[in-house]
Amino acid sequence: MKYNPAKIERKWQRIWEKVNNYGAQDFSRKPKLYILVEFPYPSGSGLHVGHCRQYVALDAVSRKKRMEGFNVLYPMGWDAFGLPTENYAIKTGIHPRIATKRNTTFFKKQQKSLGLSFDRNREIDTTDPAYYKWTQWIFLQLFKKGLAYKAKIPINWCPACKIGLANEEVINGACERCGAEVTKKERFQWMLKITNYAERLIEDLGKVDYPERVKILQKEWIGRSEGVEIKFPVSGSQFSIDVFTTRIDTIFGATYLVIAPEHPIIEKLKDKIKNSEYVKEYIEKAKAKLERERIAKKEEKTGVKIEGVKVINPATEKEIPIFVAEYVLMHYGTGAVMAVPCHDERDFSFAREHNLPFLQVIKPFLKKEQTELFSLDGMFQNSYEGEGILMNSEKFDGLRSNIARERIREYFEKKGLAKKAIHYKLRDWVFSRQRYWGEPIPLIFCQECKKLVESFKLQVSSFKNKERFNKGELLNPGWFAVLERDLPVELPNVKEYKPTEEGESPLANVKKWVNTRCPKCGSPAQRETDVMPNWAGSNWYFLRYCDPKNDKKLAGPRKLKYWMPVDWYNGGMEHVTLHLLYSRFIYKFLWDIGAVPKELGPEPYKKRTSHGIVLAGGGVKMSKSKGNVINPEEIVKEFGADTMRIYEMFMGPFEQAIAWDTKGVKGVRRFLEKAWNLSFQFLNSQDNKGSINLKRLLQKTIKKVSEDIDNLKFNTAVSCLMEFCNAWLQEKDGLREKDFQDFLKVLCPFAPHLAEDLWQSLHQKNLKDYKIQDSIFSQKWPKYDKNLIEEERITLIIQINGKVRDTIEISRDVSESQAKKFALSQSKIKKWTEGKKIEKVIFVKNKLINFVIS
Ligand code: ANZ
Ligand code: ZN
Repeated sequence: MKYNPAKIERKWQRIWEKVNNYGAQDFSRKPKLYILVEFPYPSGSGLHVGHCRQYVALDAVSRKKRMEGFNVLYPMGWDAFGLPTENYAIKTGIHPRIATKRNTTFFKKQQKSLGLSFDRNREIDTTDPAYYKWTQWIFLQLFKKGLAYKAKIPINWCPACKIGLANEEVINGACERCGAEVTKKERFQWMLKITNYAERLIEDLGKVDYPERVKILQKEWIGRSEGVEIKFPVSGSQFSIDVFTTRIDTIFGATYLVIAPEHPIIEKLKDKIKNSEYVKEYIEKAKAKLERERIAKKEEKTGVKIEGVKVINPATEKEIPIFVAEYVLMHYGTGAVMAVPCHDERDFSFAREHNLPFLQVIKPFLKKEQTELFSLDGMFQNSYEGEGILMNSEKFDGLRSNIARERIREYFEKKGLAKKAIHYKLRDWVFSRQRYWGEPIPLIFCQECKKLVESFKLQVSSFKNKERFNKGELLNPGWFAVLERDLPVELPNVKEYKPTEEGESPLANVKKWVNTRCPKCGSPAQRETDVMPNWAGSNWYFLRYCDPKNDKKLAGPRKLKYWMPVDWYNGGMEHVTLHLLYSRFIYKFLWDIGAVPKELGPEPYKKRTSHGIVLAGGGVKMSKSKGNVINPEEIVKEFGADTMRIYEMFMGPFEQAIAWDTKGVKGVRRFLEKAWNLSFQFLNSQDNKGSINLKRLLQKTIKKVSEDIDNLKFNTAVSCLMEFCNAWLQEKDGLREKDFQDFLKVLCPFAPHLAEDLWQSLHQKNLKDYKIQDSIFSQKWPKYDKNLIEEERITLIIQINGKVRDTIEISRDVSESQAKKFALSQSKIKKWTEGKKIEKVIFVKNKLINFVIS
């Protein structure tokens, strides 16, 4: 029998599907294990070998865990709303729904060809109204709790295409599709208050098992910063400017102030500003720039001085100048910075550029650093950002900088000028897109009720209508939640997928859909036409897998309690700051409002891992334009799914990026042929005596594969299986049946088709009445025999009359007579025993031998 994967693989895929081999059982008595891989966006180009790497790896884990007795949930679905499909629709006129259907069918076929053990009964699709009903429901809850608000914010705008662009569509400042320079445009957008959860999102990282680098990335993204807000009074006015600083200890060295171009004080002071034309010009230019450009690390820092107005440094009580500079961002801290050129690198280069005074206020602890700060002629060469002893700071001189931070803060707190403050880099989440292929935002605008809300806000007590408004309605006068019984708000069909001339969603043209009735008063009202971003559906999909067909709730509490939290979540490193953070936020919110049972705790994922990306040969990125994309289907066709699977596991450490190598694929195929041929030799021969050495090696293999799968070390597990087959080839006596079975069991997570086929050949079951119990995957995961793997060689202690005289290396389990002969032949021992009579021998197997001599 020749190894023919094409024949056996399709056969088994069909049989497994028929008997539903991988359906997870709700409420089974077995311990549950929820294993999750990020569900894909079904793009037109099909599955990527990079997708396969993680699917296969976690598939091997799932298969092994089922054999260990776990009730494993390993689901799959489609994150199908998104831009490429919409752009494809703009180009071709083909409805995104049709393109999506086609793409998911294609993806599924490709996944199935790999023999993945997904539970297909739980498949979800984010574009299915039965699914996005709940995505909309979650949005409504956020709105009702006051966590969604509409605000005017600048978005990326392509003046040529006349559409708003997502950040990922802006390539080096240009529009991805047409190449025109992208500008900023202010628009009203729905925002989600993720910043309310900033603290908990950091705090609860202590409760989960994520790689350290993932935790660090999330913390940096949230960017918690503790410091002080302090007032700098504007000379000769009643105004003052608040600055946020993490280094209040350096305040005596603050020789000027810098404010963001958007800072509101500029408008308030406009009558006093002498060079307002010039300042205005600078501000307009800065505002048009992308934030990335504004904060780019460049030597030269642009900015202009505001003439005619000064502020007073509250520490020195001296007047200092004010600058406007683009590198200061309005949305961080207070949008104003006290600049300390000696102790902050950015302030240092800015002060150089604009000839501003330097005053050192921190003396470094080390001489070396002190000398680096100054040149011989007293000019400052560098800034010093570290800790040290205060100087030039009046009564605070001589204090250590960390203590000075407390003292100076307290001093200004007493004067009512300062307070502790915590700021986050994290910003509220822009949650609307002026697009078509997304979940409609389920809100309605009513002009009539807007007036009511406004008067209600003014005179709560005298309001006649006792009906209360929720927080969202008070926060966003005129906007009302669609009634929950009217969900889902289905996406209507349109003729034109392009946004309108004014950059509104294409939905704005569907007047019949837009015009509706107010859910409060019934008068004519309009629907929101923005849709949600593509993150919306993936925020909570892991909950839906627990109960995918529920039409009363996003998922029922009993099933959530049984399956959640996700025990192991694998996904790309590129998703750890966006998707991973967003979904943790939404989960926490759902937990807070009780949509997720309280017993479950505040974190959705117990453990997170990431796979390295798969590169093309030569270590470059795979891309269509370079023509170096490896198509998984072709590999499966040419070499077989099991080869493809094992190659992806064997190519390198799972967490590292690795280049595709077709030679390696061929090597894996040869390994499987070897395993197949050895197995048939076994099946065809009548008496398999079984070699003890091979049996020992098998025990080691079982141990190694078991541990490696749990620790994501798939490559070394595979190489161990390869070594085993090489040894098997050399051993005439081969394996006993039980050991052959164990071999197939440790191979089957990686090569499921081959192993199942051999298993059936061994048991000669009729395929017609194949049942789940007949499958190798219903067998128990093998246990290794510990006694057989302990080291083959041991150290034997030799004693003469109870005193240690020597030690020797011998094989394990040698008999007393052998040990005696060997020990007595050692020269060190001969010295003691020659010519003496041995009266007694005490032998402790594998430990010691003691000769009693007279
Ligand atoms: C004075 C000072 C002296 C500062 C010194 C640093 C060192 P992190 O840690 O990242 O939060 N800053 C405050 N608001 C800013 C804004 N909107 N745009 C740009 N920079 C801003 O950084 C906090 C520090 O960044 C603050 O502390 C402030 O500069 C600056 F020797 O104040 B510091
Ligand atoms: Zn109304």
